[in-house]
Amino acid sequence: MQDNFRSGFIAIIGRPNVGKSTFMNRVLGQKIAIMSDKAQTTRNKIQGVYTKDTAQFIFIDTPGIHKPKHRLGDFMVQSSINALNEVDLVIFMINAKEGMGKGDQFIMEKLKSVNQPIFLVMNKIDEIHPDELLPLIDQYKDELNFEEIIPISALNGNNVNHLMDVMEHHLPEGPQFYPEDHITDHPERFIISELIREKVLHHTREEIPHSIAVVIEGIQGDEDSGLIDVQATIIVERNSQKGIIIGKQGRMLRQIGIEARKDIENLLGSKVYLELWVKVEKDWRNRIHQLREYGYNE
Ligand code: GDP
Ligand code: MG
Ligand code: K
Repeated sequence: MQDNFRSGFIAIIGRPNVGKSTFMNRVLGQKIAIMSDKAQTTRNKIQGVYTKDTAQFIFIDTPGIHKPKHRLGDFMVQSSINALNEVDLVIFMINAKEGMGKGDQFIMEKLKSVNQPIFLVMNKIDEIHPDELLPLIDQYKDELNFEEIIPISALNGNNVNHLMDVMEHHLPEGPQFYPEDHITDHPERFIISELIREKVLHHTREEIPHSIAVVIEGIQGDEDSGLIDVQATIIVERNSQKGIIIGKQGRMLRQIGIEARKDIENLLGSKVYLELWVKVEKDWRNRIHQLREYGYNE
């Protein structure tokens, strides 16, 4: 890692189908689609981490910013908007082909209470004539004070590198929060670990503190059988906790595995073979303390 390393949290918001997932896939170089819609059912908010030698971009999923159908929904929208004040950068993505609709207007109205820099990213420019771009930019510019306005095509990659460069300049100097291969090589990694952690906590209640961590050691897909092999380690701080999680004759761990596997299969949409281990690591809590402050956990 060099001096002047930059790192930060970037929220991507926008109406459904504007291309948020396609953009993430392109940035993270993923073959497997990021299941952001399903991820909303977990507490996880990190969609992916992209690390290069000069910067780390941590992309956050902020579901729920759309016109609510019920009054109760207002509260959800507001808490999502509040969350935007805690990131370093907000990307508001729109569909250049469709132009401004009620959905975009609703989001922009809400964004007025956000103090962080907001980038307007106009996606799908491959679908419009270049002459259409300027009038569209003018239209959006009138609605909100955008830090940057950047047209891209997430599909063919046009101008995506430029967007990444500009984002990097706006990130604060900071540490590399996540190891290079963390999440980058498999965005579902984090969600999978959360699903397993959830099952452990559910079965053990108070005996096991929330500070336990689940590390995904590996994920391998077999294209012929369609089976995905997942290896994970549950990390605890004391031997007694290890005993509780494993249970009599391994029964507890087996049950945790069965339930976690079902959720992971739902997430990935394929059959999963899950291998679980339990390991004691005494100062684990201190090491994750910093990550937790930045939303790694809850
Ligand atoms: P999300 O709901 O915002 O995550 O949108 P998706 O990433 O799922 O994309 C919705 C649809 O738009 C998919 O069919 C994508 O292939 C398509 N799409 C995304 N980006 C582009 C783009 O830059 N150009 C074109 N032509 N289509 C795109
Ligand atoms: Mg999506
Ligand atoms: K979490």
